[in-house]
Amino acid sequence: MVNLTIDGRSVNVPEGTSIMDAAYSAGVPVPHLCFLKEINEIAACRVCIVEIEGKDKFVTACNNKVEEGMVVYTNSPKVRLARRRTVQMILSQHDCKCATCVRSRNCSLQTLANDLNITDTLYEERLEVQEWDKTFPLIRDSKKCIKCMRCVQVCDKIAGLGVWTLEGTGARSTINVSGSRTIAEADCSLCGQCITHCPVGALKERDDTEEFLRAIADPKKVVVVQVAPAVRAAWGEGLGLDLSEATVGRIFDSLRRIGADYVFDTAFSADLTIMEEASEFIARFSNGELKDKPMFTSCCPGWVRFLKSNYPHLTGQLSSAKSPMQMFGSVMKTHFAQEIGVDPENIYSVAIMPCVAKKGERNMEFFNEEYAGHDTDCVLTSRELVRMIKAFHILPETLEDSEPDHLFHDVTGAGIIFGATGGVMEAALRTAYHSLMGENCPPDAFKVIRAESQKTGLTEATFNLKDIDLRIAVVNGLANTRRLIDEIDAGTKKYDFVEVMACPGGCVGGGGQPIHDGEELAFARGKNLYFLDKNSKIRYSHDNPDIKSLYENYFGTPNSHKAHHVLHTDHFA
Ligand code: HC1
Ligand code: SF4
Repeated sequence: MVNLTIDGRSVNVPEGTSIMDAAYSAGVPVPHLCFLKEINEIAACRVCIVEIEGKDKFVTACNNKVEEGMVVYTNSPKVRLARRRTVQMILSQHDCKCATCVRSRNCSLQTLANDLNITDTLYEERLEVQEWDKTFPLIRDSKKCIKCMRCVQVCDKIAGLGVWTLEGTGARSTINVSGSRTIAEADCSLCGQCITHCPVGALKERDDTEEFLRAIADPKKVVVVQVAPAVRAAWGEGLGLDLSEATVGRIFDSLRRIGADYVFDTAFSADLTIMEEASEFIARFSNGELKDKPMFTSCCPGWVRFLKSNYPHLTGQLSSAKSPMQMFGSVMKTHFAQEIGVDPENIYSVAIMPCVAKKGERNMEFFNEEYAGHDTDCVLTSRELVRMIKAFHILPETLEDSEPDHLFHDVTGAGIIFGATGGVMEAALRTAYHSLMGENCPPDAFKVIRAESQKTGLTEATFNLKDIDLRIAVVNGLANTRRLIDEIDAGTKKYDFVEVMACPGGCVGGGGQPIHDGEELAFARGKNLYFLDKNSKIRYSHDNPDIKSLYENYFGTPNSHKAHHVLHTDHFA
């Protein structure tokens, strides 16, 4: 152990501890901008400088270790002056139009400048202007970039992709898409992790709220909105609601007040996905198709984009089931349109998602005899939902619990846990068990695959069902996924069924969720979904009464000709 003094407090920490962590353990947070634990510890911003007694130069707290007897000052007059100069220098290269910035009031640079009482800029402004394709779902504003390197490191270490790179040197250094490509040419999975880890407003999703509001204002359009499982676990963070207040029922109320004609829960179509995917899995497993390579889940478009660009030869291993979002859209434009007597052309299908990649998935076009075009017309992130609620001056405390509409009212706990890593697999296994054994398993029979923390991001298990050993794996985070797929591809790991989610912790940690300066909240949000599952009246997708009626009245059986036509894709489009 090492003994030292930080701002007059005695501290005792293990050898090798950083000054930043030692200070934190003593209740002394050191201001910082670029630091992200175990991801970006390179002191690029130099905001975390501290003074050490007996040394002439400041040291950065994030990447320097404690030493025995050290006397550290994190906020001495000299430190404060130097830190102010550093931040003023950063501000001189940053577009400080906070009033028009999407991250205003949730920006680490703004908070820091306010805390340091910076009311003017000392240096001449020098903003970098870089062209950007504003139609792409991920938007970069070079004028706001502070070169902290977080996006570069997050894309490399969490997403395993390396879309971003540092170019140039000294004052001319800049972040750009790597390999002199445009963002559309790069293999961006659209997981959005660079957005949720950006400390300022340099990265954001394309805002589609105006498009949605135009449809609301159009009297011809019937606007149907679905809300993804993971949104309920995080939207309240953006409005100051606690978990008991931030119910999905209150999201439905807010959407109705904004003008939606019908509101639904994507957990319903998650149950529908399970019906299709579990029966597809049993069929592919039984006919020997999965002897060498597993079937992969296909509901995460970040993962699907990653697989298609990095391992195109494995595309055929994906489940052919569309994602719950797309299934809901296609059911809206077929069965639902017929039932309410509206031309599918006039159904405007909207999805509130925790995800940026869903904005890309929405572009998939389908040409059926029933309708042509998109299953989903507009995707809004949890953050866009929160912004709309604020824009409509809805007081969060006045929201009331409200039920989803019929015909797709009922949901199950199995559908709700889709939003957490392992949830799709667990829901599928509950239904596969029922198909193979003819009875329900205990609802928590497969809970060993739930993840409590990031650790390796991989969970493996073998379950014996009717004398068959089912080898499954669940992975989250694309860098972890790359390691796993390399092994599957090389034949050194064998599974029958693999769930992949691009974002750490699954959709609850999605790139469209409220931002907390890189703080990892995905696993706490996931626990909330498991709590909702435990307290659900129905916990098996195949027991959902509205799912049963949908098959009785429209699709017949899972994987029927009609179901295939409306609910599946070959992923090669
Ligand atoms: Fe997800 Fe899914 S779980 S992909 O993360 O399968 O976005 O929440 O809606 O489609 O259900 C996202 C979440 C979501 C789909 C479902
Ligand atoms: Fe989107 Fe969920 Fe996939 Fe993340 S894990 S890219 S939020 S679907």
